[in-house]
Amino acid sequence: IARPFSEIPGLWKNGVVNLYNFWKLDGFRNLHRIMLQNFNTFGPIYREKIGYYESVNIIKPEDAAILFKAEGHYPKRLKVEAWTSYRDYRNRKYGVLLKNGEDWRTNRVILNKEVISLKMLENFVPLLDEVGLDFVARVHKKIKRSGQNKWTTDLSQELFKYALESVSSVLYGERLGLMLDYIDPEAQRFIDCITLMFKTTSPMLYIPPALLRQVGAKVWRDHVEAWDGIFNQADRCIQNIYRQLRQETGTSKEYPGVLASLLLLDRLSIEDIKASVTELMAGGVDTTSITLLWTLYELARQPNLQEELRAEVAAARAASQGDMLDMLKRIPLVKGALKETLRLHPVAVSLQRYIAEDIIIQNYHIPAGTLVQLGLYAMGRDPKVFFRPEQYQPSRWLRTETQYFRSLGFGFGPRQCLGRRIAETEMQIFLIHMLENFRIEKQRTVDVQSTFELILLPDKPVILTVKPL
Ligand code: HEM
Ligand code: 2DC
Repeated sequence: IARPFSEIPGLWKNGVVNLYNFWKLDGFRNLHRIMLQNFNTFGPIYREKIGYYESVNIIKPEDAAILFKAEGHYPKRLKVEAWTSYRDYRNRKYGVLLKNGEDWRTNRVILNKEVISLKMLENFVPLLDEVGLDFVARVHKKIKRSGQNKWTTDLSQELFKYALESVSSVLYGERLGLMLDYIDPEAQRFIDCITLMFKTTSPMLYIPPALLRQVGAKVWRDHVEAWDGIFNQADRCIQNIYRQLRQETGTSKEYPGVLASLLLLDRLSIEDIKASVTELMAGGVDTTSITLLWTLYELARQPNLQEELRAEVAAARAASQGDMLDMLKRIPLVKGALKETLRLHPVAVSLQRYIAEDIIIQNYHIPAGTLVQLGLYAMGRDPKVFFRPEQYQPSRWLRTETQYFRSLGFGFGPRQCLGRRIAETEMQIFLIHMLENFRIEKQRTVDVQSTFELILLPDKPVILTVKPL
């Protein structure tokens, strides 16, 4: 017989005291390490309450399987109140990220066809390939200008631009021109606003935004300013396409992008489309760029592995005779590298669901309605789950036993990352072009750790050297 909910180990009796201790540990930036430590202290399941935020935490792939079986018809994540508060405050609609219930489902089903279905890849790939080629041309130019036949830099700003250019070209079917020397200052501002938005979200996970708003806290004001910047820039892009569509007469054969497809489909209201397209644009910058930065960092640390991947890419290029869509089917090790990056450096420290039914995990009874979190960062580093977890080893993903509820970087099921297909394709194409053109090297032996700013980011600049082959 299962043990009762109240016997799950952990600190869940006094949320205020726990919040104070969390704050003393600089928990706002160390959430991932604190979770890892809690699993070490309490074992594979623990209960926790920080401030007003209460959850049960799990780490095992088998338990993740139980969790996702109980997510129900309308899977629901932890509500990020900072994000919903902003929309309520400014009277803006929730997009697919923030909707729940039937409204979420209807929107999501329609968006799935246009954004995450495999069928769309043939439309996305040529657009993304063009951006990839432009990125490589830009790096060649930077190398030439340096006069040293190499370029040593913190690539993160370049990668933000690559990611925004990529996601925009898919959403709008148009280029923003971020791979050029002089870029639209509004686009740069959009990038800065996203970073600020994430950074100001994390403290508000534990302190209610309504309260911070009342006392006029800086973190709330910065958060509003950040989302305002994001919505203004997205509105401009959306208006632009909307105007073009209304002027256009004949139907062109070319793929017009996600936004125009949704408008032409006419199954969602314009307000719903705008809300979700804005979220897609905002969700498509820091996530893929940071994952690519971590991947380059890992490849710089292992020159032999880098050569192995380069060989795979060369063989795929030859076999596919340059057909990118076909080429993407011939690079399992590159795909393994991206999974490996998300294992060690996941964008999301955890996946969460409010379970729709009672479940039993680790022989404890957990009632329906409980917020259950899978510690993704902790699972990726658990030696009971991954053999020699500290080693970056893309080939481990070529074995099928590695896969069972272990590759969850994009979440799981119908509520998984909507941008997954775009993200994966964009990152694979990036790595293909980089490996075909450059060797990535690392300067000194600085060890980079993660820091939590809602998403996990490198805690210091990652300085890499790029050399032409
Ligand atoms: C949701 C990860 C890139 C848009 C999520 C979730 C995760 C995630 C873990 C929650 C899934 C769940 O609860 O099961 C990532 C990672 C990325 C990435 C690791 C890149 C490496 C992107 C991109 C976009 C995007 C490029 C936009 C083009 C979204 C949206 C949701 C979401 C809209 C909410 C979906 C819903 O609630 O129905 N992502 N993401 N993400 N992501 Fe991503
Ligand atoms: C952060 O404890 C830690 O993909 C919290 O593209 C629980 C939590 C809830 C929701 C997660 C969030 C964490 C990390 C960032 C995620 C988010 C859901 C979607 C979002 C994973 C794990 C992200 C980055 C989206 C963001 C789109 C947005 C900017 C429009």
